[in-house]
Amino acid sequence: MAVSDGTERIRDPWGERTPYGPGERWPIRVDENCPAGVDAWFRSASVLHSNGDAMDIGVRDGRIVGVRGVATDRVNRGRLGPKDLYGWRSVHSPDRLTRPLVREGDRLVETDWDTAMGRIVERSKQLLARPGGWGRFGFYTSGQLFLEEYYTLAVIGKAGLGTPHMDGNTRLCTATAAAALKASFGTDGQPGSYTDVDHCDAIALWGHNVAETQTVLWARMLDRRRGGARPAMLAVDPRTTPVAREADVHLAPRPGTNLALVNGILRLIIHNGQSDPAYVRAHTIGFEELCRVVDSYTPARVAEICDLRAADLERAAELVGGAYRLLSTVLQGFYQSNQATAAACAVNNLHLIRGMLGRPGAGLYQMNGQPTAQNTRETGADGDLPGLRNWANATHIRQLAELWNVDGTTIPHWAPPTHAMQIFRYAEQGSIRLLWISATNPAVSLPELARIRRTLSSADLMVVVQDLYRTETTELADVVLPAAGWGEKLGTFTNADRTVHLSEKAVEPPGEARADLDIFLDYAARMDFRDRDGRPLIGWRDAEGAFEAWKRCSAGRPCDYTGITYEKLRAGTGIQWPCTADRPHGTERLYTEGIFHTDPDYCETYGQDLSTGAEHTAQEYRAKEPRGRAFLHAAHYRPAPEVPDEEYPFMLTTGRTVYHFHTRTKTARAPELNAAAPDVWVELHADDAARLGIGDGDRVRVTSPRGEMFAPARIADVRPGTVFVPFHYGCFDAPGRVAANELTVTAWDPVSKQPLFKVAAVRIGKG
Ligand SMILES: Nc1nc2c(c(=O)[nH]1)N[C@H]1C(S)=C(S)[C@@H](COP(=O)(O)OP(=O)(O)OC[C@H]3O[C@@H](n4cnc5c(=O)[nH]c(N)nc54)[C@H](O)[C@@H]3O)O[C@H]1N2
Ligand SMILES: Nc1nc2c(c(=O)[nH]1)N[C@H]1C(S)=C(S)[C@@H](COP(=O)(O)OP(=O)(O)OC[C@H]3O[C@@H](n4cnc5c(=O)[nH]c(N)nc54)[C@H](O)[C@@H]3O)O[C@H]1N2
Ligand SMILES: [Mo]
Repeated sequence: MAVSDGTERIRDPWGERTPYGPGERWPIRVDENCPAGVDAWFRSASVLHSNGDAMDIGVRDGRIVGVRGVATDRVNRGRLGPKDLYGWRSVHSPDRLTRPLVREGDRLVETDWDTAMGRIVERSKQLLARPGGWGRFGFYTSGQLFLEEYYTLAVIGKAGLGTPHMDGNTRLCTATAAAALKASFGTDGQPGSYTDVDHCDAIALWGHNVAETQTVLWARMLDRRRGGARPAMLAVDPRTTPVAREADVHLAPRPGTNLALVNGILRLIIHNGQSDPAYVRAHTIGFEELCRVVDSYTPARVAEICDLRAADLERAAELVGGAYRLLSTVLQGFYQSNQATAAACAVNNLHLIRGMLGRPGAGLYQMNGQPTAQNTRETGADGDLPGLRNWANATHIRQLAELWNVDGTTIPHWAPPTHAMQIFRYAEQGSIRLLWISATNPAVSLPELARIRRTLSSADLMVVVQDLYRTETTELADVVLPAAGWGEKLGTFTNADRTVHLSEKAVEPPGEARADLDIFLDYAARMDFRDRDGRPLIGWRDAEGAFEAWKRCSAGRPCDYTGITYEKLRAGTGIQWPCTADRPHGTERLYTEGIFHTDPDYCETYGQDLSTGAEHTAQEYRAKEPRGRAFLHAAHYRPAPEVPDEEYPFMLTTGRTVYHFHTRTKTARAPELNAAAPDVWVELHADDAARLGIGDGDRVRVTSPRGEMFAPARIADVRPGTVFVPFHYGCFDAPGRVAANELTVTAWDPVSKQPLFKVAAVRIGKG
């Protein structure tokens, strides 16, 4: 279905319904936005969310002129969302970076690649010449590069430099997904498949505004809701999002109280006799402790903590407790909120005690957000070890040392890898002296921006930024490297249901911009990293070579790619890992036999205390004798580190709108998307607005202990006492504009180390 005029999918982000019933195949609907004629199509997938919608890029005269969905692909069956239909226009924006820049005093000046790389290499060698020099390097990467790029970066960091200070912005995004999957099931990896939407009889969305953030997945859910035997729906969100409007039951808890809420639901399910004792006995550990912990979360107590009606909690428990095929998705309303990992694990508990895993319709998503976040985690570019290996397992370290032919002591594994918030702390304190930032814009997306700007501006710190455009972050850099982006380079990436897609190079990058892979390979060559036998550490020269090297690294691990080739990925649909010689078409669902990845020799972690984050030892873990059973982790609710008080009486929560992606470097350069949401706003409840004398559209001031911002008010269906601000709006297109993260707090979940973007105390008033 071609988008007929320029704004159709802006007005209706989900498009026409194609209803279907349980167990039927989701009908095909091909979305296209291709205003000009096309010479050639190139296969790819969306990079503006984690859904992995397959699409073709239309090219004419060497330029991208449109996109269309891929009808044969398992993920989207032809559909595309607004950001994908319009976002490609940003590729040929006239203000792309085309040459490297270096800092001369207070200015960034254009230069050539030799000069820019020369500066980085000179600093690197100086740092390495000193004892412990590896500790001076920090890498902060993304959930938006390709698998091949992350793997190359991971090898440079872990086997070339030997630094533990490497993380992705995935720490802000899906660190909790990874932590919760590891904690409950032994390793990362989503148990379910998107086809669970086709089979389920209930859908629970835990802090996930899927309608705005994965529009095609939402279209699939809506199509089931408009077909026969529609699945029931639960939404848990303090705002009345489109998801909440559609849902049969909407719980709008006080932000930061998710754990109490899910504990309350678990208690009701157990009391109502809706757990599956046979499954619990055969496949889990920890049920008695779980019962003990949740027992005090009576409906009345939960209603008090979360500020809900007890009857609504009971309806929610009936909905998820009575389902035969329950599909859950969890996202930022849990991950960026108080007690993130414990709350996400509580949803895992719900699926485990009800035996809702490993069969069609009984699916669980600890969702991803960014398009390639799964790959950051798999390849170890976020500090995890490549192949979902366990840093505390000596055998896993030995495997990597053999694979890379390096001394095992080079590979950092003596302590947990350094998480992003700590990397910035080291940079602030001056122990990190070279911080290399790729494909992320921390000067808008990290909490407490005044502190981030101060850190990045420090004279002792060399900041390298690799991006497509000038951003709030490049302006603080010492070296800026112009990168080739989506459509301009070849590589693979993996969506939230483990589906791997290939993204072809459709056009040449502008000017001297280079693929991130080539930049990392160039650095490795200039640094002359060698293996134990004096051969170059990195033996590949292109994307396919990197992919083949990665396949060897993934062999035998949960994310086994050994059965995938670029050629297979060109055949019409993505492929779900694990994909091996025995399973050449990939694997639709994990844990179909109820056997989990918790064996001590195989698991990715020996576990952590959910309340404090304290690491358990191998010995402690072995003593639990998991034998393939999953862990039921129970924890008590505790209030968020920052809660409203007299001075700051409101709770600020932040998030997204359907039209923009993150800090808008791409979507603000796509005219249709930019016009749909050109500037920031503040959502507040009508009662709060009336009390403060604020009318719709009035300018308001929002103040936290860390900063203040001004924006027009939008009277909205957010719960009383809570205000919501989209975090998309920095100052690159409007000097003086202040981003939401000026206000947010530097605090993180003790287990996943994910920052708490959803809970800060503020005061508001007319501005
Ligand atoms: N349009 C669009 N789509 C995107 C992106 C984008 O920027 N724009 N980004 C992609 C990425 S990287 C990600 S991570 C995902 C994020 O996707 P989502 O998680 O769906 O998006 P958010 O808006 O961050 O948060 C979801 C909801 O959490 C609610 N919330 C806030 N505090 C709480 C709380 O304490 N408890 C509960 N239960 N809910 C709370 C908010 O009201 C919000 O509606 O989206 C992906 N897709
Ligand atoms: N308050 C608040 N803050 C948040 C959140 C929230 O909900 N509330 N959400 C958090 C989450 S979930 C996320 S994922 C982060 C996102 O935060 P960021 O990662 O900072 O956001 P982006 O705007 O996506 O930045 C990506 C950058 O990479 C560039 N880029 C894109 N493709 C390529 C490429 O191929 N190569 C190179 N070299 N560069 C490329 C883009 O131009 C852009 O500048 O924000 C987090 N911050
Ligand atoms: Mo994210």
